[in-house]
Amino acid sequence: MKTRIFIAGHSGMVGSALVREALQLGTYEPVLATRRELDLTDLRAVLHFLEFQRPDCVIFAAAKVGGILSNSTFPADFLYENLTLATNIVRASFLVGIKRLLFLGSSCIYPKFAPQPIPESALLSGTLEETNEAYAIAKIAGLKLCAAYRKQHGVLFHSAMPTNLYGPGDNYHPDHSHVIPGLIHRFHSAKERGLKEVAIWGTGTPMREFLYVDDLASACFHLLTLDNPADWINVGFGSDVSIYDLSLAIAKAVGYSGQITLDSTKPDGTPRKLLDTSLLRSTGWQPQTPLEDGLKLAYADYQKALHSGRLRTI
Ligand code: GFB
Repeated sequence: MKTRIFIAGHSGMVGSALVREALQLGTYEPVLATRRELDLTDLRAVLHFLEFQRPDCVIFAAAKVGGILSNSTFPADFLYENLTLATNIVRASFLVGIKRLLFLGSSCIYPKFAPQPIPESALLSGTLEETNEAYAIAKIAGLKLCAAYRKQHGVLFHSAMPTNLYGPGDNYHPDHSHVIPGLIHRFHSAKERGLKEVAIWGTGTPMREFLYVDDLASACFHLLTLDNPADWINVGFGSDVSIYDLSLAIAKAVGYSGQITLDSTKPDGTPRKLLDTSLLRSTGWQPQTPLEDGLKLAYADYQKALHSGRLRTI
């Protein structure tokens, strides 16, 4: 019999990768609800849905996400929405007797000046990066809520902390997106319009680690096979790149050959956040998609979405 898994947030970039992976594995039956069918910010509605569906387990991929500018402009939305989603889904899962839940957080939960690569033990050891403090606090609360239910009630609620993600179904909003979709969009538009230069935000010196979203999905289903996973486990690629070098790689993938300049009026954010992934690797998982290959796949998806009129820009 297949394992019935509720993928909360299945229409987002991460959620749709999880659905693809579940179907490909063949041993899972995804349980899904669109935003219109289920308002995850309504605890009663979530309870009712789970009572009716009775899935065997839950993956928590629902989140309000955005890039550095969006996070720093709308902190109330990021904190309130993500906190509400976490409390509702974790609480409702517990109340209906679900025994296993995987909560997805983010590498921004770690302190701004954490040791690099960042081990899981760095959590709450220092001050957070201010541009994404609101999102980070909601994700820390969610992770701790899962650990608390596990400790107090013996349910297997545990968490994965992915590094910066990219891939099919990303949000390409020019201001609110993350750096990879933002620059894919900007370089593509500049190529189409024959622009001689494109500005990237900040100094270009921050270092970031990027994981292709299908690799995250495979890590999540791997984590669900572990009998006694740590309360939270880092999921990363294993190496990072400067934003300037990333922009060169994106320009190459897109086929843009103009000049790249720096817009120093925009924030840099945290200087570096490379995850220590030795714990996850010790359980037998590793990523499959090098950045160069992932960027080509992401650009192909961008073009497909653009031409079919289903490009996400919200
Ligand atoms: O991807 P990004 O917005 O997220 O920015 P963070 C990464 C870096 O790329 C920053 C630079 O140093 C940006 O200044 N950058 C250069 C750009 N050009 C661009 C551009 O056109 N768009 C964007 N967005 N950045 C986020 C958090 O931080 O990381 C979230 O805000 C979340 O909470 C996510 O955790 C994973 O890595 O700085």
